[in-house]
Amino acid sequence: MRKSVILITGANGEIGHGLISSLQERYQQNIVALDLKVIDPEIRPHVKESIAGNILDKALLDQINAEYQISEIYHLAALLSTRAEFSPVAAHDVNVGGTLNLLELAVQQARSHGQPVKFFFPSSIAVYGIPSLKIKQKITKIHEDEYCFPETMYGCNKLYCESLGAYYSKHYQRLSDNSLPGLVDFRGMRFPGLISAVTVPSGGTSDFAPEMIHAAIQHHPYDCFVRPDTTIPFMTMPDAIRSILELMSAPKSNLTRQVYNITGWSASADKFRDKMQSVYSDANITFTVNEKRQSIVDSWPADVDDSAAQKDWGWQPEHHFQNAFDDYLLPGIKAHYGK
Ligand code: AKB
Repeated sequence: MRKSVILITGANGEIGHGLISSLQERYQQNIVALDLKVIDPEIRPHVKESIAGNILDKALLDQINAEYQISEIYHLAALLSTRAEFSPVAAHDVNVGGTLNLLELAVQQARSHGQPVKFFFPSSIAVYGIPSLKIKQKITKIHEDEYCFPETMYGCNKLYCESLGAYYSKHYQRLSDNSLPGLVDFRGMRFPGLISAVTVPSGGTSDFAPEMIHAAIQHHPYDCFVRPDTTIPFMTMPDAIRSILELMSAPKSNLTRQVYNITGWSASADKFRDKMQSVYSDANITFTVNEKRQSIVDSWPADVDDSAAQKDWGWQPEHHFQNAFDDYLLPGIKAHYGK
């Protein structure tokens, strides 16, 4: 008999780190962790098996398919927005080709064990593309269906994979009876910038906020790559992890969307600077704009409408700007660096 497991791709990434220990704590599930690099030693004790390999390697996915019975897939592997602009074709291969491979794996699994496979997909505010700052300032909270005209390869990849997920959930090889459950139960979330106390992101464009906070706490200077007034939504990593667990455990009948907006709070880069300087008066934070990265964040919304997530599965962030710093980021990051 095949071993029953949940599969996590991109396990070494920021979300993978937090998600794996929470899944293990909450569900005592057997977790198979897949990442391009050897799985981090902190993650290893929480997983049944760790596999270093590529989601584009079909032979590896066939092997996983043969060995395990998979009930849920958390497909976290991706190249983020700034990195994807440097190698757009590679980003497309990983972000789209990898997602297609994992959706196909879900289909094969569902066919063999007879149950739909739950599939979590982290989408992003990068799916939005607001044409000008003037329009960005006029939009208060962007709705899921507005301005989906991404300006980055990563945003295009995420938006298309949302559609692929909906297709696999609702239409894939369904010739007649649409009332039957699909083979894949695809659930996605459009994350804002995420801030963790224990990891620093790399290759993203919302990275300026976590980089600034981690640098200030270590008494390192930080030269921020966007303008002081740049505003996008953020949330803490523990809230992001909880949102994934809540969305994945919500009854399917409550869900009116395939993909949900979600947020903690919105803040400008200078609000982060002011906060860090109020705690560390010597914090050396400067601003030198990188035009490419600035244009990316200028096309992202300042805030998102997450009322559908609130209504359908009870989403509420625990952390807003103030308590994110007081209760989580400042104590957590200080402890992390032994300060
Ligand atoms: C990025 O900056 O690319 C990501 C995102 C907002 O999806 N953090």
